[in-house]
Amino acid sequence: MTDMPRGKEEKVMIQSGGQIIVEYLIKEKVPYILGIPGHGILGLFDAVREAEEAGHIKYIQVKHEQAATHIADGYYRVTGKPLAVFTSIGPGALNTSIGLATAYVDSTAFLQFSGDTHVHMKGVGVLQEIERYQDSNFVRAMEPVAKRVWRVEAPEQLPRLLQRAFNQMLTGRPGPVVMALPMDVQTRDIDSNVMPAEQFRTAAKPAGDPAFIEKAARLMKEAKRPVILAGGGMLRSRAYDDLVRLAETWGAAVITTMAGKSAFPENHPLYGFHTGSKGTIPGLELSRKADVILSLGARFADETTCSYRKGIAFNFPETKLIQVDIDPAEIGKNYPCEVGIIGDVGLVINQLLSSYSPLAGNFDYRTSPYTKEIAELKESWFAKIKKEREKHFDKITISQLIGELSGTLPKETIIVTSSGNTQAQILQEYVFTVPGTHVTSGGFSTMGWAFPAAMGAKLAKPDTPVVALLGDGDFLMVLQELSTMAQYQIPVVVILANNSGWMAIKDLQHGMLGKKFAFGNDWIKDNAVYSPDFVKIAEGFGISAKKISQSKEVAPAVQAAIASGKPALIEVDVYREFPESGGDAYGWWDVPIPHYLPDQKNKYEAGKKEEQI
Ligand SMILES: Cc1ncc(C[n+]2csc(CCOP(=O)(O)OP(=O)(O)O)c2C)c(N)n1
Ligand SMILES: [Mg+2]
Repeated sequence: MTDMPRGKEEKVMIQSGGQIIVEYLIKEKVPYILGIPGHGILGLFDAVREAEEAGHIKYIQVKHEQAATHIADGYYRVTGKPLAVFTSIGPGALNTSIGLATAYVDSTAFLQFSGDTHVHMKGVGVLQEIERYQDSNFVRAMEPVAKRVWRVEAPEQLPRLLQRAFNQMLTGRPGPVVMALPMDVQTRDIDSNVMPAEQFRTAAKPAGDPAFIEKAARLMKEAKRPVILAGGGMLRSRAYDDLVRLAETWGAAVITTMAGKSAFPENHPLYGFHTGSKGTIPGLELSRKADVILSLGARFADETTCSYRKGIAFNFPETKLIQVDIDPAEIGKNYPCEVGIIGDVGLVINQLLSSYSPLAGNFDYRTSPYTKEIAELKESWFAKIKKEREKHFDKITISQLIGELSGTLPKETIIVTSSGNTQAQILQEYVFTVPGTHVTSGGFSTMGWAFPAAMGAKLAKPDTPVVALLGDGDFLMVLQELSTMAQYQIPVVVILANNSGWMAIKDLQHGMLGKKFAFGNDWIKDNAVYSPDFVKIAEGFGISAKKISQSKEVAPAVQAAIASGKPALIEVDVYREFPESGGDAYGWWDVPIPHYLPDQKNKYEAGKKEEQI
């Protein structure tokens, strides 16, 4: 970088495209940049070297680009702040597609830079370029999985495009953004004038239309069985205390979606657990019988709505819906709503609190019959879980493991899950008392997400215990990142529920089709159940590891792992026979059945007839 005086205040800044980018990231206070270099990104990478040597940004080497995106995603979910990810051209760039999609679906943000063909070489077929039907069209490949994608054709565009990228990524409904960087754009010098970060976007949030707030408040007043449905948007808004105030003022039950779990203190008398196909009996009962539902940042996806089958999770339009979302496209998308409010859920909650006044001046939710009903529903729910956990097998069940973790983990512990039985059962059984401590790949349900996302969460909150609770199938997708965890000593506790297979899918086959259709999901070798030796694998990477299989071993192992302050893996050899291999599904899920299974198909068709979509 060359610094020369230009007039009184301005300086001539000769910078390469890569230097412009890194300077911008530093101005935005981005602490980490993660990725794997290649010839396609050397220009940017050298600017990273320069900035890291000067102590301005930290570079983290991942071992697969997908992990970089998941780490950034986990970091954003915990802090609300973005990290930067970089990749080379071609395969390195495409390796991030799952991470982008996961972040996009759950509305989280990071900024990705991927190398691309030189501007003058586009279409010749340079190494790692695809140029058959179209010349290097990485941008198009990423369009469906990112909030916005750009190819930068000249370094002169960079300051403005970086400003737009941060603006798009962080304002309104957040989402990941991507910049394709031709190799020559990264290295060409220009007289740059990097724009001052933050002055080119607003931190202001949109509030709801006052007329619609009034309408909503009127409807709220009429409600006898009010329910607040907290979705992923509630976690993004972080307006946890306001949500509690609203629920208590209105006397509403609060239920969560898969993506919204932990948005509300789950030991609160008004918490009704979550609804949906893998929901809970209290959550389903409350959402089904509600007369008014206030939805805060929920998408009404099939999982939450029991595939829209009427009367299972929801009873719209008899139940009146007030839908609040920052994204107008979500309003009325899957269900008609009585009142649709576009706005930041935190601001809208406060507007509703100002407009709503309870019918009875001395209303106290603690003594209301509805709160008593919620308590009774929960009591029988916990009794059911307790009974389930009293069963005894040669190995611990996942439910028993969750029970032990509930009694052992400090309440502020962040638990990260992705897909599989551990995720489904945490949703049903764990009581998160500190808002924002449950982190899951809710909408895209990406296997291989929990472990790197947990590292992102730990980078975000180094003083808080972070646990990645995952299955063996999930872990096998990303276990090379044990190397990243060891190198940077990121002290996540990986709790691996090993059942030697993709049990969530085997259980689905068993439950939906019948026992003999449970095919292809066990790890088998020489006609016996097979498992890699995860303890040896972890130790091979330099991570301390322990294998357990009994309930009484959980607490000491977890306590020791947390106390060590070091990365750790606890392999839990869990019980794998249906139905105790997983949890029960109390809702409905549209899983089509082939014609040659007439009994199952007839049952399925009868349910499908009641769908409202
Ligand atoms: C990338 C990806 N591939 C496939 C799936 C489909 N899927 C959902 S759960 C699951 C099994 C998960 O196995 P594991 O992590 O071992 O957990 P378990 O269900 O055995 O507890 C699969 C294959 C998915 N969600 N994500
Ligand atoms: Mg498994």
